[in-house]
Amino acid sequence: VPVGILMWRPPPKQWKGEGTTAHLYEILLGRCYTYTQIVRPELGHKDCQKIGKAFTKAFLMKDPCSSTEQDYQLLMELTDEAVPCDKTLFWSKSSELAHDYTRVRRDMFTLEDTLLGYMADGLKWCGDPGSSEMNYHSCPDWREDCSNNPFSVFWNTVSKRFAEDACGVVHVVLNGSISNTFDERSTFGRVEVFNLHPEKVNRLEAWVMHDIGSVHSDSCSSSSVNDLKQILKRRNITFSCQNNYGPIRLLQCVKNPGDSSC
Ligand code: N1C
Repeated sequence: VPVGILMWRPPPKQWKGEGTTAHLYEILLGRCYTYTQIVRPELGHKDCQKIGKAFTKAFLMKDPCSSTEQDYQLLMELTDEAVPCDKTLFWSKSSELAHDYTRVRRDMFTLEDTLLGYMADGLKWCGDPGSSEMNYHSCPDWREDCSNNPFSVFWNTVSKRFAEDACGVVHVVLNGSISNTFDERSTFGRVEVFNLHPEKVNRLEAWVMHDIGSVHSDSCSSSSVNDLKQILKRRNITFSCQNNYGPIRLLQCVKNPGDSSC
């Protein structure tokens, strides 16, 4: 038997984006155990082996430009987790600030403070239909290759669930130092806002934060924030807004102690 021919595989496709994070599986497993054993021991019953396998099964042996929500269904079921009412924190173009804040306010949750967001944060992954291996060389770029790639579909799917599960008063940190403070094309603007349930979300409060030392500034009265207000009004959700919410401003000042505004 010509073993060499049987073992031949076409080389993995060359995509424009960076490839799967090295040691992805081990990182996912390690983060799963850290989260369920140490960060939130009340989730100690979760089966990290099963979760790790469901994660990789969602994209291995599949075309990385035809990812679907369905691919992640089992993973979603295995990682369900309740966030208490009034404790959900969304963010858009303000990742660092929002996470700095929840690191101190341990009772509040961004998506990355829940199990699945914690596991996947900052990682890349994709497979190939002709191989059972991950593609460590390249993965589709959202712009240049395709939008239905494994990690974009993942973030859309988990962001949707995170918003559907939210209740009470919810918050969002927005970046007032860019022109589209509320961006209808962002995950927050496209997915989360439209998946809040008006029966259980009483109000969304936006915190529009300005970078210390930046000249450009958008505020609660800017037109993009007004677009958000109108969308929520149509959806029967009350909107409120604060510029430079004090407690987060203090965190910015910790990093810029010499600034006159501090
Ligand atoms: O598109 P964005 O912001 O508005 O997405 C942020 C919004 C948050 O409220 C989260 O709940 O959507 C959720 N979310 C993540 O938690 C997340 N972690 C990492 C969305 N995207 C997330 N990522 C990656 O950052 C992902 O690759 C996505 O494309 C970016 C979005 O960041 P953004 O534009 O600042």
